[in-house]
Amino acid sequence: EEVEETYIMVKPDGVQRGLVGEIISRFEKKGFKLTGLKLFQCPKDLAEEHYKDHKGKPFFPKLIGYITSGPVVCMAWEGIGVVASARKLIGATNPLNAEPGTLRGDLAVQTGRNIVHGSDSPENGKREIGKI
Ligand code: YYY
Ligand code: MG
Repeated sequence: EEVEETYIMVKPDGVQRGLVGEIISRFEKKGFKLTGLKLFQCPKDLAEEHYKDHKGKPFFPKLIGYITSGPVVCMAWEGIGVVASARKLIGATNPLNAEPGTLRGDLAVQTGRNIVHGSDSPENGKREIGKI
């Protein structure tokens, strides 16, 4: 088990619905360390870079429209195994498939409004934090 960093982003719907505190609280209570925090209006080019692995997929234009639709809260979290653990705390991409007890399982319904992002690997964590 290694100390890692992951990029967690509360998406515009999470900010608008007032879920920032609850999302931060989940990671704090688990025992991870908040090492960076910023309220940010993501420009289109950065949103496209962030989601570059999904470029060309049918949902890509809507995804970019969604992420740039309002302010997001960008965070860096540090801890042992934080990348995979954060993905578990967040839950499945489609909130209807996300287990109760996860953020998406408890707080969201639609894939296109799934409230929070978490890096899928330590490399992508570094890459995504580095852009902000
Ligand atoms: O990492 P995660 O957010 O759980 O899912 P990804 O497969 O990386 O997709 C990124 C993002 O794209 C997802 O959170 C919502 C959106 N999306 C979508 O709108 N429709 C899909 N069929 C798949 C993903
Ligand atoms: Mg992903």
